[in-house]
Amino acid sequence: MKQSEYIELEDKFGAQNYKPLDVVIEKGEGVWVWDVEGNKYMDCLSAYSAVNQGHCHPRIKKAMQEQIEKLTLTSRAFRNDQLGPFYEELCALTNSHKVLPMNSGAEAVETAIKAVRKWGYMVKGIPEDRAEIIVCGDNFHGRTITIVSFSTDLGSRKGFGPFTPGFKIIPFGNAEALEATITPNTVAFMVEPIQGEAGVIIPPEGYLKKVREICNKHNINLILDEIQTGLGRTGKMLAEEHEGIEADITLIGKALSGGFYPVSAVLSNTEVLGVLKPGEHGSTFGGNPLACAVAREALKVLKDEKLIQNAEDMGAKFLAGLNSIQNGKIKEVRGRGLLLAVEFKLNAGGARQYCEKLKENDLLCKETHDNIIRFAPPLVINAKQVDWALERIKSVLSV
Ligand code: IF1
Repeated sequence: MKQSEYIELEDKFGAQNYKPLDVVIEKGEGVWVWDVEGNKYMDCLSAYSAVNQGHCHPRIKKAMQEQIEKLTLTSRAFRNDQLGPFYEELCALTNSHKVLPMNSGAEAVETAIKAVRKWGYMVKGIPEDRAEIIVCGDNFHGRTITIVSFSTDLGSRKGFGPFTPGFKIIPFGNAEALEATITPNTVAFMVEPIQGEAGVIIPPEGYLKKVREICNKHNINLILDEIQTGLGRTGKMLAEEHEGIEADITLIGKALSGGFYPVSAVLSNTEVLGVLKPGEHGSTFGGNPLACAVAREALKVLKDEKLIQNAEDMGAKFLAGLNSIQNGKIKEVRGRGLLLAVEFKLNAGGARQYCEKLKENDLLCKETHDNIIRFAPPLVINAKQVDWALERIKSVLSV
């Protein structure tokens, strides 16, 4: 079948809730993907940071194949032999005490919301149904009704009400606003260490440290959504390490499986997850043996292949390259590790045109918020490949 025929089929039978670049991918390996006509591209999106370990990593593939031969799903009605070791290894790598496994990122966010609300009633003594959670403007935490209830993005929420109450929104990067918004009923502050969807927005230095102190002072949970920033993407295992802090609750997903399978987790450093008792929360697939086996290997790959250090090194090189581009239409270049962005001025005519041109030059990336391009290649990228990418980006963006 031709590429255009695949596109026709998608458009005819599929809901149109996406506007993808018209490239139909059939194969991937490391930083490279191939379309159905045999064209090869460098993937500079990594499925929104889910394939940090590179496409179809052979070790994760093998772990998945081996587990499929044995056992895929038991449900949590029974125990399985992958779950305990997965918990132990994940806790060691992320310096956590407890894990609650789920599938998608949004489910991890929902789980954290349930846990901190319950904690508020059971431990903090907040009157029933009065718990408040503070979040930031321009956040992205997923797409369920509750999560879009506290989105400030019109496209994410318009038409989906009525919404879930109990959330207050403050500007990102402003610790004073956090302190001013806390009430006796506040149970948590949830924030992305770097706002991904908003366009790779890096908060002022010291922000997370201040936020940590404020949360301690007022006895509220700090929830860091590291679903996009975690697992090496920013040059640290968790982005919180850039400021030497620890969240009470950390949410991870995406790269936890290296892109093979939806696996997410809620990690906690305190006893907050202890408020969830049998029957109060769960998921058919959460913590299944296949997910655990895949995630265990995906974590080992990050460590064994020193991908986190590589993200820092290659990220610095990538950022320097982007910074050297001469184009009056560029407003700002920013990045941490291999989570990078180029923001264009509002009169530049949008970022999509550049993504289309980069695609013609064999590099895949995606615009966010009309005028920003995010670059987030797999963390297995090497120096030669960064040069390859920069050459194309420079030639396309220098006009
Ligand atoms: C889509 C964005 C990225 C996330 C953070 C939770 C979730 C996400 C920080 C939910 C998901 C997605 C979902 C994807 C696009 C992608 C995205 F552009 F929309 F914002 F990565 F930047 N917290 N991010 O980034 O995780 O339930 O999807 O597993 O198309 O919606 P999920």
